Amino acid sequence: MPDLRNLFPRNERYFQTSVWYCWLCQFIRSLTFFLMGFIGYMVNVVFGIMLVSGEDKITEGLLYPRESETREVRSLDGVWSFAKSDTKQPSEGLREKWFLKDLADSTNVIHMPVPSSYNDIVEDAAVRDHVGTVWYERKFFVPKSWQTQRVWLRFGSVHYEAYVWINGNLVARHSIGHLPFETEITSHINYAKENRVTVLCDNVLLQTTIPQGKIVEQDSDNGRIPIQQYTFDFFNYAGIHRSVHLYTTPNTFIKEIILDTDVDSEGNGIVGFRIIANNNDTTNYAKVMIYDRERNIVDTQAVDGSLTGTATIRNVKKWWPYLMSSDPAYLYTIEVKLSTRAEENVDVYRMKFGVRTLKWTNTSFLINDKPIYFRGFGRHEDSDIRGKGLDFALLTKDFNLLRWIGANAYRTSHYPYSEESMQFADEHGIMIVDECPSVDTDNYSNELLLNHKFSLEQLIHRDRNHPSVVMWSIANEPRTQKTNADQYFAEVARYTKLLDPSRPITAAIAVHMNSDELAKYLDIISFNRYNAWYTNTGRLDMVTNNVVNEATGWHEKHNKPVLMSEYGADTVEGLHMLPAYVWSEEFQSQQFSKHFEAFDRLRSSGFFIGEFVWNFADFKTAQTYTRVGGNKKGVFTRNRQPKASAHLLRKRYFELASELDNYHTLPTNLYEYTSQNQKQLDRNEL
Ligand code: BDP
Repeated sequence: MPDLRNLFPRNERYFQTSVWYCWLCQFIRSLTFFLMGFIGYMVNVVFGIMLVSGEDKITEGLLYPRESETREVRSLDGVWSFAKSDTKQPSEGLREKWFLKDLADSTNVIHMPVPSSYNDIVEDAAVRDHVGTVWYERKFFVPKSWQTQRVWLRFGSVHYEAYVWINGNLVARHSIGHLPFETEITSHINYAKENRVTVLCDNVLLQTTIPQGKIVEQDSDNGRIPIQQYTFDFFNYAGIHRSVHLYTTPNTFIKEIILDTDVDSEGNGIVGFRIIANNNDTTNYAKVMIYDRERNIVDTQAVDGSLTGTATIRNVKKWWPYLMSSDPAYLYTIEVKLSTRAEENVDVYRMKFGVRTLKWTNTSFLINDKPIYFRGFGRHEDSDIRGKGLDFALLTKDFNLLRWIGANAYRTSHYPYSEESMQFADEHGIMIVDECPSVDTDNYSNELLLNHKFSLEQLIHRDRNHPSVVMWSIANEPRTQKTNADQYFAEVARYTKLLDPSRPITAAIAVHMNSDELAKYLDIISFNRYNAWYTNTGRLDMVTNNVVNEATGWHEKHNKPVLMSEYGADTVEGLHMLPAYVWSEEFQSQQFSKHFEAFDRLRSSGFFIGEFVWNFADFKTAQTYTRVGGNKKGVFTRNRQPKASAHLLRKRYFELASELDNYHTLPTNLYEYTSQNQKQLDRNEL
């Protein structure tokens, strides 16, 4: 159980002292950091001692909440009470113990939807730009029948740090947004009367959080205030971003199911499984049934002792990505019935899974022994009003658009996306490059390393059973030219491969290949580059050769497959300019087209395995003069309407599906009729 004495939020110290004293402190701190940095540098450089990896944390449990004959699930989503702390006193509510009574008895509360970011819900810049803690609270009842069960409280994600109380008792504390956490609350629940859940959420990012940020103090018309600075290019939305569930398990229950699938030379699916029960009792036993999509039983296994076994699926229907097969995204269901010596079928849990193989060489990446060519996107979880809040209408729309445009992949830039979106990806056959929340990684330290590794551990623990996840991305645009980057990433890469040797690892690199110290540890090299945008702005004649040369350079240096993980141009929808001019729809389309030429040249050289446009849709960023209402590099607007480039990209992605994956059932409206002659030409090209 976390200790209340350690609970004071991390930015409180900025307001405990007078200003001059703070400056003095900061000077001393800076001097100390400088000296420590210098000593650290000497230690690393002169003695070659690696960053100490410290103690690795291990996540447990967290099966997605699903009903069964032994489990009940209740959603706590809805409208909660909400209060923003005074920015200058982020710990006030803790000191005054607001969690012990109704929030409204301690402070002014407003309504706040869950799940959602809180930032864009009210018309107050102080809420949108708030730095520090906020409070959430709601009431709930549990049925009397739950008295004989264990009761769990599970959050899909609270950004960035969360403290949770049930009826005034601290039950959970979790850091790193975008990742789930849960806790058992059986002994804290009132079965006969109302219950209260209180959440404290802190959005402060520091140099040791993932991602990193910095708090600086500045003078304002209201005195000195903390400002959250960060280098990454998306708004630091905060709040209870994903669903909150109550669920029950029996006393003895299935804690984890770990799958490892393969296909043998005769085309049978091999499903290795490991079941972990909470009581770790070797007298437990389990029955495992595998069902196909039509609910036919395809294998049954009985296991005891270690609860580890292998199921076989004769003539398995493999999980294929969208447009790579006429029957993509085939999913089976595994049903686990756990029994103890005392009771049969104490707990039942079912989940879907797919069977596919992954292999990679120096030049290619294969799924089910067929080379993958990624046609995809970098994305964000972002929309108006909801910010980063989970929204099923948006999620469904996004997957419909991905299919409409013929994409087969996306990267979860720049953090883990919702569990529900991972399930959608499995169901729709969209391959996922699954990224941890490390963006612009810099100022390497032991604490950062531990948190970075922990973010990957939590991510892999959460997503390891998804067939859609084909690769782990260990960072976006890390500063891999800096001192200590080499040792730091050697350790991050080693740890990730240790956690999951079945998938390749990558990182989206923007540093020039001559100064980068990370690519050598990766299986697949991804690079981000903005030709004709951040470099040689407007020069459409300086794209194609540069892309070809850079991709070729990476391959020649490291002898690994290469993909382009970001390219693009900001585009204001409805802005048209001929000849093409930056920010116009014409420019975005033509800049894409120049990249397509490069990609096609690269494809013929044999090591180039994919293209990811930046970005799927426009998204909000911090306020800056380089952004008009946010980042406008979307192929779709923030409201998910296509820009001109979407139609161009759609043609290319379907043409690639036809050329590379024998997918010939193209959408009938891919080419609008212009003339008989043109229609003939289009058809001939395919
Ligand atoms: C890349 C970043 C991405 C940004 C993009 C841009 O990886 O997060 O949004 O640049 O500037 O460097 O549009």
